[in-house]
Amino acid sequence: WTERQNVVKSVFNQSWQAYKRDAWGFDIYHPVSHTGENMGPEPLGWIIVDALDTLAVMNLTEEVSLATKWIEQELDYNMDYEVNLFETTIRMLGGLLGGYYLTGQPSLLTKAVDLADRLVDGNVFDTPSGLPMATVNLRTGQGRKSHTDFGSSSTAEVATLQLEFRYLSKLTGNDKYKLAVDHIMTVLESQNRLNPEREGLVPIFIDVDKGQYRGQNIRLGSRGDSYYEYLLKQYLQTNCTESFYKTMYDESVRGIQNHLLGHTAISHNLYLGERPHGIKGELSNKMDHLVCFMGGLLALGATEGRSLAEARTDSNFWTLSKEVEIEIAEKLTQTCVKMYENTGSGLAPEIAFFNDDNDTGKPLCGVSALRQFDLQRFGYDCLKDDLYIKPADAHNLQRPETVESLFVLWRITGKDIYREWGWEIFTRFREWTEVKGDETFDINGFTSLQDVNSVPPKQRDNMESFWLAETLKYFYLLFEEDETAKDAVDLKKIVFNTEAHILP
Ligand code: DMJ
Repeated sequence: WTERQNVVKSVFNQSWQAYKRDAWGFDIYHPVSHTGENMGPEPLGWIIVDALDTLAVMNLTEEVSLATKWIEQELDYNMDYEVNLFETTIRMLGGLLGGYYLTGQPSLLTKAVDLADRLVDGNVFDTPSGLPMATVNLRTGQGRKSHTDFGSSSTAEVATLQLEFRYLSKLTGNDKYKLAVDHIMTVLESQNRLNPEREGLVPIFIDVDKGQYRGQNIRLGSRGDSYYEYLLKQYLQTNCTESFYKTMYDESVRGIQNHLLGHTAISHNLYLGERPHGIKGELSNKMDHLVCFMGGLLALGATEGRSLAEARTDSNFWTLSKEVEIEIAEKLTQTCVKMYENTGSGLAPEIAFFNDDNDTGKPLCGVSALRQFDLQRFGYDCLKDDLYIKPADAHNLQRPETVESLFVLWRITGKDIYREWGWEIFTRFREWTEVKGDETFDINGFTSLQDVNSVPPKQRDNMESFWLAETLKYFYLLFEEDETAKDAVDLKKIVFNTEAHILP
């Protein structure tokens, strides 16, 4: 495992060195064309800040110094530019705080405070409900509601600021950050009480004027995902003392069990679908790769970061429902691994659709009595597989969610299979996402893919910052053997924010 971990480190280092050579300081990196761009008039640190605590975890000390120096000398958030409050919080504020937590470098905290003040001191929270608008101008503090979605904010976006702002209040002694985000949770909790039939599941949009959910669409993929994640993690962050959040989390787990799970037709794999028309509407068989964080979260929620063996022996703590949560966590993660195994490249698509054993009405290929001719005549095709991928969803953005769950499940269950699966997936990333072929460059970057089913998959020209912040960090931690290093990221002592930044 140590050898494998070294390979992960070398892939990280390669990605980082290629970025340094081609696009140092830029927010967006195009590894195929060897260019960079900024999102606004000046750099936001999108890649450097997001990568900082991974550099620290991998003990790349010279690179940590270089990145920190860039943050101190080049990064100036005083710019007339509107940023997304959620993305800036999870990636930039989270990155600075994770970097500060691991290195103790005071300038990172100073920069975090400067950024957070720009986010909260203006009027982004000045809505009738106190729920924040979607974007904020870094110089003027002017907030703005989303120009789409009828001005609503995404549920995940308003409910995924809390770990970062609460930690900052703890560090600075200034309550203003915590108060702003705690208020959001109070509003959301009262919405749950008004709608008990949803059992803790929530629509993906919220009207920031009324403080009420908008529409009926319920999903744990985009716009919904980290709402559920931060319910549990806020509870873990303060050493399991605030039951308010755990109660909300537990209710949502019941909702997931009762309303969102399905089984596939052939292998009876468990998948987690969507309710686009509300809790009483039909279960859709769509599952975003983003949902794959859920296996890890359920396991973390069941043991609260302890190993399964330890948690099970605590009779005051362990219950049958926790056992069920572990079972669901393991099965969902296996389904996510299948999303990789079922493609030509061995890498998962952005979205998969699962053939549910209840609703396909189609015969299985090869076992059907109907001949191919009849199948076509009756508008049937037969079921070859448990999942299918629509062409528009076949890309791969180097996302972390499955490896995140593999890491958490490895830590909690101690089963080697999670590391084996992780190694297989990592090998595929290495094989297909490295930018090869131009002899002028001695170091190749890594990039996103257009279609995971074509072999070799066509490459896109973009490296997502979470490749460095999350995906490679979780691979690296999955293969960790050294006990002291493991202890530094003990799930009983730290929480990963939703961008994998490490906070106590
Ligand atoms: C990351 O920015 C975060 O994990 C976020 O919560 C969801 N999506 C991406 C990675 O896929």
